[in-house]
Amino acid sequence: GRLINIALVGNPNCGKTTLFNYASGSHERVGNYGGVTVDSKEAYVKQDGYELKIVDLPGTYSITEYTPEELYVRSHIIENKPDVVVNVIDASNLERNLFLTTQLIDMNIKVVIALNMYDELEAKGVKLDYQTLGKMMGIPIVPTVAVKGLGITELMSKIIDVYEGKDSTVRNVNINYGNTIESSISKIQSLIQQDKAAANVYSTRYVAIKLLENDKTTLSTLSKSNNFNMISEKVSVEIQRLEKEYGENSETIITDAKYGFIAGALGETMVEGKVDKRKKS
Ligand code: GDP
Ligand code: MG
Ligand code: K
Repeated sequence: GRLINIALVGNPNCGKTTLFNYASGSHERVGNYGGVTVDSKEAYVKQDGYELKIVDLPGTYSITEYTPEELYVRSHIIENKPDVVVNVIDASNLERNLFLTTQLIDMNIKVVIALNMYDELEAKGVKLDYQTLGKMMGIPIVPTVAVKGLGITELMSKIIDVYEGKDSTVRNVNINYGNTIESSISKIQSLIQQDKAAANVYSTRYVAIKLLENDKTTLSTLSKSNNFNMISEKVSVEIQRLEKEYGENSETIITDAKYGFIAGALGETMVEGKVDKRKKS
């Protein structure tokens, strides 16, 4: 059948491997990728005339550049360009798990969320309007209980729908970072719009956001650009402007804005159960 390349990403302990093992049955193949200390597993699954190649990537809380796992996940997404990324999230820990999701939203790639540990969410009495949450993020959400194999077939069908462009929830969402940051994003974006190195890394908006976070990995992807000096100078100027206005480092400012987006989305879609008092950490 036709091949769909799928990558599983998510926080450590969200049930990614359990889901992978269930989906792949005994066809799982363990492989070490050369030159990296972190490994990933891949398996092939047949469904609806497709062959789904699923790669279980290392668990990460973020896709920045601070650990080998983060860099591995990031380069897999950027270089292998999976057709669909499955973001497995622990439903019992939504706020933290959705942080990674906001980075995938910035990347403007095809994503499906496996809302795993849905049993734990129900046990806590939490009410979540996950369809509306998905619409707010432009990402379809499928509840799963990987330990019991629940929702996996639905997840695979959803992946195929998204791959075929048939899912109406899918849309390009721009997280609104507020006027100050948005104006910095626009300025950087217009500088890199014509740049081939930047155009290679998904959306220029994503590249602009990463540059404003002072992400060295992203800056180095532009090192061959004719405009490199101009770009890196502009980035410094914008970072300084943001840090002066907010009194914090630019990465923190953008992280806070992402958590603001998550809080807003959950505020509209989630009602905590009686058993579990809202915890702030
Ligand atoms: P990974 O680190 O994301 O690969 O997570 P694992 O697959 O190793 O799972 C972490 C733990 O969560 C294991 O003890 C699993 O049995 C458990 N687990 C996985 N999926 C579910 C689920 O849907 N519900 C519940 N209650 N536990 C789950
Ligand atoms: Mg695992
Ligand atoms: K848990």
